[in-house]
Amino acid sequence: MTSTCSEGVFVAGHFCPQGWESLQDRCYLYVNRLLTWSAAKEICNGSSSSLVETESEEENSFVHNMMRAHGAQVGVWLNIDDRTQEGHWVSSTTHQPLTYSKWNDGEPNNMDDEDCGMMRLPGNWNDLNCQKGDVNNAVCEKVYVAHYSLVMKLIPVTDLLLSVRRGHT
Ligand SMILES: [Ca+2]
Ligand SMILES: [Ca+2]
Ligand SMILES: [Ca+2]
Repeated sequence: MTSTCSEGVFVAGHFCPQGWESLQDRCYLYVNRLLTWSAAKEICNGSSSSLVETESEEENSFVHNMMRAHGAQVGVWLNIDDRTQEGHWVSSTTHQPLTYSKWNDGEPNNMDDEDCGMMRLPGNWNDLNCQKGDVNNAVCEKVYVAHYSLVMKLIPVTDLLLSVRRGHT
């Protein structure tokens, strides 16, 4: 009968929380509810994340694909606004000007004082009203936190002794 000894190995992984999808070092959650921009922002902030801000063509396509995969009937809110200065679009978190944008033709048009950005079903952007009337789904975004899993494995003691003799532990 072979004796066994357990050995633990820490495995680092870029894992997003359950239900979140990953792109590079980010995790994204699709919130399939009809929300105003302000309500969507609060929901994301409540799960230690922000409304999604698509900062590259790749990230914009990724979020657009999420919308399609979830069968979206409406667009998703983006973490961008021009509330402070009309026509001056910034990240709602950093207040820095956008370095990437994908406005639909003729947008942003500030119709009826629209100050919050969203992604339309075709994947390009529109400005809509932040608080009254206009509702969309949300995508929340956060930097993934590295999770470490302790993986235990059983190895025969004879193998362990051999590896100790060879100078490995
Ligand atoms: Ca982003
Ligand atoms: Ca505006
Ligand atoms: Ca508009």
